[in-house]
Amino acid sequence: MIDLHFWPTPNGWKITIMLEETGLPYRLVPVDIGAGAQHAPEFRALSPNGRMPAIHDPEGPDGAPISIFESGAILQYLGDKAGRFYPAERRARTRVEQWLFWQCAGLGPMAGQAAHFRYHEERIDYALDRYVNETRRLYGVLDKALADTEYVAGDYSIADMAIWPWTRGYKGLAIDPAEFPNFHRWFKQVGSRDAVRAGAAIGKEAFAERQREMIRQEVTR
Ligand SMILES: N[C@@H](CCC(=O)N[C@@H](CS)C(=O)NCC(=O)O)C(=O)O
Repeated sequence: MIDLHFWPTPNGWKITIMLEETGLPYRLVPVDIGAGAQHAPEFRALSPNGRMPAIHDPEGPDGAPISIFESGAILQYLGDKAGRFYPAERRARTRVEQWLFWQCAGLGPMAGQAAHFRYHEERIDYALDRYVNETRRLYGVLDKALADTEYVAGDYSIADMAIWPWTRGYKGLAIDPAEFPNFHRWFKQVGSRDAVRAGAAIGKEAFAERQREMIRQEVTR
């Protein structure tokens, strides 16, 4: 049984989706990041960066327990463990890794900052424009890639699972799906998978309520 230290956010859903896809047995250990649980020493022992998600697998690669932080590394580990969605063949594996790193180092941080400055109590136009424009550029990159392939790295993979939760809020960033039709086709296709529905539903209402609260605060400011 894998322990997933989780809170409902796009980075958390990457892992619930992968666990649902593979059927690996897991249980959720809540990390209430709103209440500061990410700073607790017990959690820091697993995740020294003080961010969730993290996993603890009592049966690591050599049979000994292993703890892992960083969502991309967790997806790679689970892909190898399950022997699914992360090909072993070097060329196909590299193709998956390119998009996985693109998400972890590009789309995630940029879309995260765009959302942060959208809800920041002081409106800072320069920061908001910078991150929204960069996020929009990244949607263009994704859309172009998806003109030639069904999934970002060819077959459905951990790269799609990493990207999809981060595009779930495209409407909030004023991304018009008509402008990115290949993205929109892929978004609906990935989102219709049973495992994606199941993994992405975990804690969705709590996440939506936090978003609504931020929007209320923005509206009343
Ligand atoms: N690069 C990390 C990012 C993880 C991350 O930023 N997690 C957020 C939630 S989405 C978090 O734990 N935030 C707590 C905080 O900001 O203190 C990963 O991909 O796992």
